[in-house]
Amino acid sequence: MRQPRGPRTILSGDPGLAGDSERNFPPNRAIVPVMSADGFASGPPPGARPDWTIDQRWDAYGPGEHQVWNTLYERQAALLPGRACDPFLKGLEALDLHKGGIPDFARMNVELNRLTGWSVVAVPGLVPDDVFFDHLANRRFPAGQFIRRADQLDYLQEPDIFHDVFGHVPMLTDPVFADYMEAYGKGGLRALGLGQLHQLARLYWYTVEFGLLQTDAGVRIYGAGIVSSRAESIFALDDPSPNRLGFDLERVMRTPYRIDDFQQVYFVIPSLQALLDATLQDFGPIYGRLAKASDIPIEAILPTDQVLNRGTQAYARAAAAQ
Ligand code: HBI
Ligand code: FE
Repeated sequence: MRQPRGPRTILSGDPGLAGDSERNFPPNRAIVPVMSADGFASGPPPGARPDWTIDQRWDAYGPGEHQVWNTLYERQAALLPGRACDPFLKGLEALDLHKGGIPDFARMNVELNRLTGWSVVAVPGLVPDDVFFDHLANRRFPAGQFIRRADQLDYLQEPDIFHDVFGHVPMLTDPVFADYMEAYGKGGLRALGLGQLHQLARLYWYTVEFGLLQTDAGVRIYGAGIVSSRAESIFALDDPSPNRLGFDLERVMRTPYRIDDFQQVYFVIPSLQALLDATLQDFGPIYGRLAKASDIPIEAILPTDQVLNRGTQAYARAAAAQ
């Protein structure tokens, strides 16, 4: 497997396929320590409920674990004003995540639920697609219960509590984004039935994980994979290497993505409402067209693209040459 080069947080669902640009869950990889060797086939790990949730057991976190949260929190909180979008920064404040240490889901959920009806549930790690989508469709966000070790601040293969809670939950306090995530979960369940998950997963990747938002003040981050990574919070906005293109639903669903390094292309939505509106349409005809359309090379710029930044791709080229 190819190792990531820069310090960054990897959110890949599939460390085993790094080098390939898509993620899925190979059956032979134990993604969480408690998971059996045959992965998801055998159902939830011992101690988890049928829907894969577990108790957070907030009292069981040690001081070292709270310290890892605080270190990561302070780093990102200092970096993100002027980079993350307002709904994210507002959400971070509203949830009181700065009070120190790993958040207690029970406490955090009171405010989150009041704001948008969402709640966070603890899971041991990655969960199967159908389980994941079912939680989203019911306004429950499955968050990893564990936190990375102090020597893994910049690099992690599975989503831990910092990525999941710091990265994802603030946006769930925004009513429009909250509806988008629910719609995505429902669409995911339908896509599974239609065998179209591959393309829908790209939508998640380029929006929920690595999305950028156009605002009056400039381009801002809303993607959880970016806001939870110090290095990518800078790279995604400031580096001349990646393409930054206007969001187009079908275009995004034809674009592969990287799990092993910084993205080569970011898609910029004009507003959260536009993103929600795009997902509320019937995907049936879209899947029909996508079935006949080819994938777009990851670094390509099409004549139809709205180009905010024509990337040099220098970073990706240098990385590939190593
Ligand atoms: N499980 N815990 C967890 N977190 C995810 O982000 C996740 C998952 N299972 C499946 C999955 N993501 C993907 O199917 C979607 O991102 C498309
Ligand atoms: Fe994530």
